[in-house]
Amino acid sequence: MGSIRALVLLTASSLAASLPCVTHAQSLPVATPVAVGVPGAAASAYVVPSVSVAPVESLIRPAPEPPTPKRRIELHADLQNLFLLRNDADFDRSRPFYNESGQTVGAFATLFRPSALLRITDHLRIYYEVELGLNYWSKQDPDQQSALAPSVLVMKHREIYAEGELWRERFAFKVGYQYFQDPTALFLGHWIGAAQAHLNTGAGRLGLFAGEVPDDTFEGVNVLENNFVRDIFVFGLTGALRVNERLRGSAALMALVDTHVVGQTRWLICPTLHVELDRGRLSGFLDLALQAGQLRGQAIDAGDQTHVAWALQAGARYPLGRLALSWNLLVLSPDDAHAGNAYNHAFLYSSKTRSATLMLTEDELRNWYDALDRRMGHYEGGLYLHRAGLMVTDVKAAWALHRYLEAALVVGAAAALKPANALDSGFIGVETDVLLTFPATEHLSATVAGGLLVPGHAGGALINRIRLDATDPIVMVEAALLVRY
Ligand SMILES: [Ca+2]
Ligand SMILES: [Ca+2]
Ligand SMILES: [Ca+2]
Repeated sequence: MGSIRALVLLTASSLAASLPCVTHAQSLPVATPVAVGVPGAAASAYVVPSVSVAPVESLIRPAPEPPTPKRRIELHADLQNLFLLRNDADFDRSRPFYNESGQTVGAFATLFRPSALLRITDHLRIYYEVELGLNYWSKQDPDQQSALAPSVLVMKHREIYAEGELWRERFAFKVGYQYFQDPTALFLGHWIGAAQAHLNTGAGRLGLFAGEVPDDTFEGVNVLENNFVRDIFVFGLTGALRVNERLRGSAALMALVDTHVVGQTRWLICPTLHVELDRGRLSGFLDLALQAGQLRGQAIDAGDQTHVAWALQAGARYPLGRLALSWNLLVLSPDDAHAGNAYNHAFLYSSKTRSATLMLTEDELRNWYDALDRRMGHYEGGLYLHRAGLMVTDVKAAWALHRYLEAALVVGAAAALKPANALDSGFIGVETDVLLTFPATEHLSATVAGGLLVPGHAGGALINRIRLDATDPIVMVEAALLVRY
């Protein structure tokens, strides 16, 4: 019996000694040091899962290496199951001639988003995040064998980057596929390949970045068939400053050079500014972005358009005991009344806004890629352009009613700022949402939401597919079950 115990102990300790770098992994089935006996005492044994080893003082057991905090793996994952049902995709109940699927929109979907942070040293890390989803239960087939079938599960490798600090953390870098946004996120809020470098000073930091926005006119699969002629480049300078405890801000001077459409090169520079201010309980922010450049070959005579546009976003938060109040405003500049003249004044927009609305802007429970602030615009090369302009404002009141129940009410309204570009109407619609969240633990929560979007004539003109003057409301119910590791 004693020899079997010694053999198990030897196998376990040698396995543990060969894998010192993963002793902090939370979910890998490898040896984990377990303190035994008096807390803080030196007595400890390595335990291999499914093999229990008695704590025996033995000469054959080498002293375990102390875990090194410099080498560890952090694993996280979100698993979200979703349900969505809307009575229509637009504000018009007109039946098309070929009405094979009816008007409703709905899905059961599963989303799995694991991520791994590999801490190689205190100042060097690798990050990887993958998203399996949105996978629709009615479409994606986990038993599909053909890799090219339309029913294979959707997988997005969201982020793959290396980052680190050098020279006593004065210099920092981040290179690879990453979620990259400008200080306001109104112009750039994209998953792209990019390289960033920063110099950290006492009160803030100063940086450079360059990246490429992928487009669907890539040249080929082989590097011999790839070059920079039809690419979308973004690059610029960034800076962040913390004035004091209450006031901080960040700014950037960004440039876009987009040659992905032959004969329609577009370039612009975009200075952006983000300011945050705290005053007691009240906190607020202000975002400003300007764009100036040229859209070549886009005028009606194939001439060039001068692009001058702006965007503004502002918001405030006010917590009041169990109640949290917030307000947001988004404004995107409209074009003039002439689509093909020498000027374009419509802002090139990322579709990433802080508005709490679920249908007018991106759904906070899950991006379904169909928010009205995308579908009302014209999409080109990763950015949305609203010739009618866009103003969205919303208020949200969230109550923590109980340890296991939070309720929230969102009311938002949207308008077109240039009615001439929305069939002479300015009112897009009013959205009202009620959300109930049941946070069972920090790892498990369920949310149900109901929403009503009552449109105006501008909403019908910009969204409808058959009768542009129809203004039938959209009703929505949605549910999400989130398990977080
Ligand atoms: Ca319809
Ligand atoms: Ca124009
Ligand atoms: Ca939203």
